Amino acid sequence: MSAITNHMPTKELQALDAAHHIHPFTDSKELTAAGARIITRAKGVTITDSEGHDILDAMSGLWCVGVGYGRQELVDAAARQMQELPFYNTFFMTSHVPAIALSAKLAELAPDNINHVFFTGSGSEANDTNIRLVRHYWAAKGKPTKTTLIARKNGYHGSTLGGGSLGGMAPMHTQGCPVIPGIHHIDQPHWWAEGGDMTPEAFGLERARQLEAAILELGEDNVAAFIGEPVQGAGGVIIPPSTYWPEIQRICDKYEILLIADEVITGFGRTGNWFGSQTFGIRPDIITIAKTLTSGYIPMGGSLVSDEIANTLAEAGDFNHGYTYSGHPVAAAVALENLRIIEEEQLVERVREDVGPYLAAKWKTLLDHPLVGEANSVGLMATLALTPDKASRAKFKGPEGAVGLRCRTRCFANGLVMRHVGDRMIIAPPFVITHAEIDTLITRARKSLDETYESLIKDGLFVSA
Ligand code: PXG
Repeated sequence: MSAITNHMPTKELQALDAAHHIHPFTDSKELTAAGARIITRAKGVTITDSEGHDILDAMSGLWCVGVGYGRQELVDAAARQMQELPFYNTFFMTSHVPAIALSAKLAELAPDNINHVFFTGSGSEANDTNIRLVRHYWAAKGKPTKTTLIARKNGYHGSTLGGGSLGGMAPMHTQGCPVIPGIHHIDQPHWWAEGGDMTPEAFGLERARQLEAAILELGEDNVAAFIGEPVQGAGGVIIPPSTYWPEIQRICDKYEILLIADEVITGFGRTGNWFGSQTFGIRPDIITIAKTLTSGYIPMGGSLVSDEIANTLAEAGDFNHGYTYSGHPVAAAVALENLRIIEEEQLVERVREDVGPYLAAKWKTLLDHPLVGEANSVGLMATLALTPDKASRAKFKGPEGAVGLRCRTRCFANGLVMRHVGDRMIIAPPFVITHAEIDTLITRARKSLDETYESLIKDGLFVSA
């Protein structure tokens, strides 16, 4: 079998791509001018482009390829399921074996109070589901006014109208996604950027208490839920101060507000536990899942739901909600096989006890670099804050993100996928990454930081705003 992507020279592929393919979160003019980098195959933690360059993928695709590329077991699971039953739905009193087996498996892996799942095709869909689910739940409990969801600025919950509204990304809200009614945003626990002179601990408490203030302002009887990522991913791997989540939990408990942990990135081992909620000591009522659920080999998402919510919904009759691909048999079969691999190869323990601590130690060595003001990680999620002045945590003069983009470009040239969010650099490598590959990652990251620094000095841009 030949690979479909290898039929044409790169330039022709790039021209066709720019002519016909509208890319997510991409400037089309830039794409037309520069041409996309076309990835043709991958193995382990390494992707290969159409020019034959090997690149260490420290982003696991898009935070999802936990078990690494090229896992034949997942291919076989999909093929077997396609032969046996490629599709059937889970609506109107029908079910099938893969969805049943995966539901039971997820109930086993999830925290004790969570034993139910509603399947979707993606994380965005799952968060849309959550909005309807929590409102339906409170109505069923006889509290129909509890409809508002509280979320955070610079949170990311997807790109649908619901997910984009829950997210706190202003550049999304201004493009056809005005925040839908019944969603309220509070500030994020981003100490490096917004903590001023406060200690991280005091700042974490202050930001958590914005939730209490918002509940009091909106009225406890009007608030359905709070949603947050245990660690903000797309927002720049923002690891909250230790005081933050316990205080959020206390406030949710006190005012009877459902807690939704959006674990699309942090779920299934990324932080060194099955769920980021466990790493941060949170007891959510709902957990959003996607990405590493299938290691990205096939799309699937879902909402894990507490017994209390599921039992209440069960009393209320039909939930008039669902997607054609809810519980898709092929996706469910791949998810089951992926979870089997994570368990059998003890990848969660590997992240917690082996490669996570190894990465953390190596990552911290980058702090001596003149560009790096913060080097932080949890499990296999890590972030660097680039700054012209470490002591004052200053921003660069000029447009935010320009330095991060320079660094990202150098990383790509040096054979490393490291993403930038503004002027933060972030990674989230596959769980199967080895110590030797982490060493390579760090060497390439340092070389890219050096080249970025030299270019800033040369252009007179190593200057505070
Ligand atoms: N919640 C969280 C926490 C996410 O990270 C979604 C929901 C939406 O999932 P879907 O499957 O609908 O994409 C996400 C997705 C980035 C980036 O640039 C992050 C995501 C998606 C695309 C890009 O970091 N996260």
